[in-house]
This record gives sequence, C-alpha cells and structure tokens, in this order.
Amino acid sequence: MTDREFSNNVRDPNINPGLHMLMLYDFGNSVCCQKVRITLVEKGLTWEARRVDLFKTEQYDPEYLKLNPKGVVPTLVHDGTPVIESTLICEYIDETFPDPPLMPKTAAERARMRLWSKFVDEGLFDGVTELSFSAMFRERMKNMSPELREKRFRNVGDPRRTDRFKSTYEHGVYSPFVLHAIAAYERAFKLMEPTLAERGPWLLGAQPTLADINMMPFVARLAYLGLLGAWTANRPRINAWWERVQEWPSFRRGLHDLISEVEFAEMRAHGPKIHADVVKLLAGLRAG
Ligand SMILES: N[C@@H](CCC(=O)N[C@@H](CS)C(=O)NCC(=O)O)C(=O)O
Repeated sequence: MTDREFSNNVRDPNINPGLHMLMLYDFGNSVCCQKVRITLVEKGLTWEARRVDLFKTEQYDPEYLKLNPKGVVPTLVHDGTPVIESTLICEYIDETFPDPPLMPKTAAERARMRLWSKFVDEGLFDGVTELSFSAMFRERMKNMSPELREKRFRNVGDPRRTDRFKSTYEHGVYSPFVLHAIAAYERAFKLMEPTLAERGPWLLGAQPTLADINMMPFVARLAYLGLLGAWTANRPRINAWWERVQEWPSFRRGLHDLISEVEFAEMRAHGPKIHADVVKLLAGLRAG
C-alpha cells in the first residue's frame, strides 16, 4: 500500500496553486478511481498515487481503514484531510479547484448533473462489478488459494457485497445480480440516448461536466469488454458520445493511458465469453 506509483511536483505552486498536497489511494483499473483521476487531470492537478492492491486485500489494512472505513478505493487525502466516495471526491475537487468548472452554475442544472451520479451510485457501479466479475475476475479468483478467496469474500462490514460476490463467483452470468446489472445499464442508456439528442454533444450541453465524467468509466469498461454494442446497437448518440470521449485528452490521460496492455488483453479475452448470454438476458428484459 505504501508503493508510490508516481510522485511529481505535488508542491509546485505553478501546478497545484496554493501548495496543495494531494494523495490518491487507488488501484489500476478501478472504475471509481478512474472518475477521480479524470477529474484531477481535467483540473490540471498532479497528485501522489498510493497503490492499494485489492487482489492482495490491502484495502483491509487497519491503517487504510482509518482513512476509508469502508475498505474501498479511492480515497483522496487533501492537505491531510481524507475524502471518500468517488462521486463526493469529484465534487470536492471541483469545489476546491474551480477551474475549469465541471459543475453547472444553476441548482436546476446541478440536479440534472447529479441524476447521472445517481445512476452510477444506484446501479451502474454494482452493475459494472458484476459484469466484470462474471466475465473476468471470476477466472482470476478460481486461481486464488481458498484462504485468500475467503478473505476476499469477507468484504469488511458489508454482507450484501459478500453475497453478491459469492453468487457471481458460483453462477457467473446466471447470477441474479448480473441481470440487475444488465437492467441498470438499460435504464441509464434509455435516458442517455434522448438526453444526448436533446442537449448533446455532452450530457448537459456544449461542455463536459461531472455527469459525463461519472459515466465515462462505466461505458469504457463495457466497450473494453466488447459488450457495449449489446446495449447501443440502435443508440447512435451514445456511440457518438463514446467516440468523443475517447478523443478527450483528460479521458485518455486519466483512464485509457493508465490501463496496462495486460489489463486490456484480459478484458478483450474474457468479455466476449459472456456476450451471447448478455444479449439474451437483455432481450428477455426488453421483452418484459
Ligand atoms: N461508492 C464507492 C465505491 C468504492 C468501491 O467499492 N471501490 C472498489 C473498486 S472500484 C473497491 O475498492 N473494492 C474493494 C473490494 O473489492 O474489496 C465509491 O464510489 O468510491
């Protein structure tokens, strides 16, 4: 956990005005960390990264639990103060470092923006975990020692998550939680397509906001697993948004460029294995 992935210029006043010390506890291909990194990059901030290896259960290290009692990443520590929950961290960054603004000026528009963070926090986050797990991490867990696997299942203080993990580990794509995941994506995409038609090119209009940043890692993961088309075959605006996202420098630097070739290869190899089942389950859901 104390590994320093990179540490550069965090106290250079030209980079972090006001000598802010930012430390991000994160883990490579974690969607919640990706949201925060994109936000930091868009703000032109640099930070010190501390790696918390989830596969070595470093998130349960007592020292880390003092910062983040939920035992999850990310945690941002700003001048000694820990901030947890990626949605809250992104808003915190925007309020603390206002340029360029990533939240709209009016309360009504901010409420619209937060609708997208709610999609993420009330379905897509669990959803992306289930889909990634059933396609990919399940394979990895099969190769773990039984002791490490049990430790991984224990999941500090949240038996609900343990049940989800175990169900998906045992039943793969036929876990009921994977169906919940497919439904959560369908609900979000069903609103995203007309929203982009009405307001595009970004979710709230001309400029990207935290609404877009919130959605980016969740769409990216589906795309990298080769599953996005299952939902977007007839949703051209979401596909155009995804094309635009991939060209956006902060997405590239905060997400794409930090995924290793091994991780890309793993997603490419495992995602397609569940594609046919996902299509079938989604068709069943749409048919009611
Ligand atoms: N709602 C939290 C969720 C954080 C979360 O669950 N992060 C995952 C990685 S994306 C994690 O740390 N999992 C720990 C584990 O799998 O034990 C947030 O948005 O920050």
